[in-house]
Amino acid sequence: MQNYRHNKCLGLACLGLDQEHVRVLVIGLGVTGLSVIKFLQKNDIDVAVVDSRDKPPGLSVVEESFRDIAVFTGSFDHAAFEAATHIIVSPGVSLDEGEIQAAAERGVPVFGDIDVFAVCADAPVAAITGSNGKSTVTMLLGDMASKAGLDVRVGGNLGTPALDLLTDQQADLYVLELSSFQLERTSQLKAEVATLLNISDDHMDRYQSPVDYRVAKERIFYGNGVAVVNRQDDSVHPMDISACRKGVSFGLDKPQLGHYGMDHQALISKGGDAVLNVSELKIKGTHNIQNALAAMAMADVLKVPKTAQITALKEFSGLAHRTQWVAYIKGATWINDSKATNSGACLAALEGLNAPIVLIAGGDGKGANFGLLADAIKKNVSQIILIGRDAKKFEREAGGTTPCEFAESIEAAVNLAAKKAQAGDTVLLSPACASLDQFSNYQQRGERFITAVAGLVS
Ligand code: UMA
Ligand code: ADP
Repeated sequence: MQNYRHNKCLGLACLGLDQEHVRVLVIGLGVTGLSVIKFLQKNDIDVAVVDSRDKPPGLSVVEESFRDIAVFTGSFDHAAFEAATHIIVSPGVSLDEGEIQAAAERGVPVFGDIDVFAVCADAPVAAITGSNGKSTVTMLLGDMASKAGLDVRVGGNLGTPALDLLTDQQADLYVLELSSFQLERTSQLKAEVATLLNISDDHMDRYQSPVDYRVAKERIFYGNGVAVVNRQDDSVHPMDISACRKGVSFGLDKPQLGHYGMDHQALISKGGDAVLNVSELKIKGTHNIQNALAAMAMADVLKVPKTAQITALKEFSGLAHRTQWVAYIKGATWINDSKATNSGACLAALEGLNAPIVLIAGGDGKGANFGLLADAIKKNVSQIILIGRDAKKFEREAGGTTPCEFAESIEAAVNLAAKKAQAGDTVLLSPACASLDQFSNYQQRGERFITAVAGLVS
C-alpha cells in the first residue's frame, strides 16, 4: 500500500500538495492530464484543467466522470492561472508558454506528473532515457523483472502515464521510460538505477540548442542510485555523471571488470562472465546489442537473477515499427522502422541492415539537420525515396549524389520502391522524421506501409 494518512499520499507534502487551500491547475487534457486529475481527486485535492485545443482527447472522460472540476479549453485561460497554487504541466506543452512563465515568476510551483509519481511511489524505480532505444530497453527490463516473478509496472513515455501505475496493490518495481519533456520539469525523481542510452539531435523545435536537450536528459541522474551510461557515446558525459552517482558503463567493446560489453560475439556482464551469444538474441543489429547490455546492467543493480535475464533476452522479439521485418518479395527484404523519428535511429538502421538499401524517409524533421546521415547514405543506400514536409531539406542535407525521387504518399513511395528494388536489396522505411505532417502518429505510418507492401503481392 502507498503511505496514506486521511486519504492523502504522505509524499505529496514534499510538493506542498498536502495543504488545505491547495488548488492545482493541470495543463493538458491528454492521457497525462487525465492521470493527474484522477490521482489528485483520489487524494482529495482541488483541481482544474486547461487545454489550448478546442476538443482535447480527454474531454469526454472528464465531462462524464469528473463533473465537479473546472475545465477550460480552446486557449490558456488567464483567470485559471491566477487562481492556481500549483501548476502541473503535461509533457506536450512547453514551459516557455507565456502564462506558465508568468505564474512561475509569481512564485507558483510548476512541475510535471513524474514529480507527483516520484514522491508517491512505493517501490524502487528504474528510469530510462536517451534519444533512441528507450522503449526497447524499458520493455526488455520489464520482461526480465517479470520473468523473475516480480510485480513490475512498466510505463511513462511508453504509453501508460506513470501515475496510472500506482494502485492500491503495492508493486515490487517501477520501470519508467522518460522523455526529455518529462525530465525537464522533474526534480523529485531519485531512481534506484537510471540510464541515458545515447544522445543525438531530436526535438530541436522545442529546445534552443542540443546542449539544452542533453541537460534536460541528464536530470534522470538526480539522486544517488546507480547510473548506467554508454561509454562509446561522446555526447553522454560519464565523468560528470559519476561525480554524483555510482557509475556502470556499457559498450560494444571488451569491458573492464565491473562493466558491460562484448567479447568474441558474447555479451559480457560485470563479473567478466559471458552471459549469452549474440546469435541467441532475437532482436538484431548492433544498436539492439547495446540495448541488451544496458538492460542487463540495470537488472543486475535491481538484483534480478541472471536466469530471468537470459530467458527474457532469448525470448524478446522486439517491438512493432522498430526495424520490424515485413515481407520478402522478389528477393528483396522489406523492413518497417517507422519509429525512427530522428536521424540517430535512422543511422542505426542504415548501419545495421544489409546493403544495398532502398530508403524511404522524410516527414516532419522537427528542426534537426539530416547531415548525420550523409556518410551512411553514400555508403549503403542505392536509392532514396522521400515523402512529407521536409523531403527537400532531407535531400539537400543528406542526399549527396545518391539517386533521389519524391512521392506524394507512403503508398506511392512503396510502389516506387518496388520498381527500384532488386533481388538482394533491403527496402527500408526509416523516416528520420516525425509523422505528424501526414499521419496521426508513427504507428499509422507504419501500418499504412505494411498494408501497401501487402498490396504488392495480392
Ligand atoms: N497540446 C496542445 N495544447 C495543450 C496540451 C497539449 O496543443 O494544452 C498538444 C501537444 O503539443 C502535443 C499533444 O497535444 O502535441 C499531446 O500532448 P500531451 O502532453 O497532452 O500528451 P499526452 O497525451 O499526455 O501524452 C504524453 C506524451 N506525449 C508527448 O510528450 C507529446 C506521450 O509520449 C506519453 O506516452 C504519455 O504522455 C504518457 O506518459 C508520446 C510522444 O510522442 C508517445 N513522446 C515524445 C517522443 O517519444 O518523442 C516525447
Ligand atoms: P525510443 O523509445 O527511444 O524512441 P525505441 O526502442 O522505440 O526507442 O526505438 C526507436 C527507434 O530507434 C527505432 O527506429 C529503433 O530501431 C531505433 N533504436 C533502438 N535502439 C537504438 C539504439 N540503442 N541506438 C540507436 N537507435 C536505436
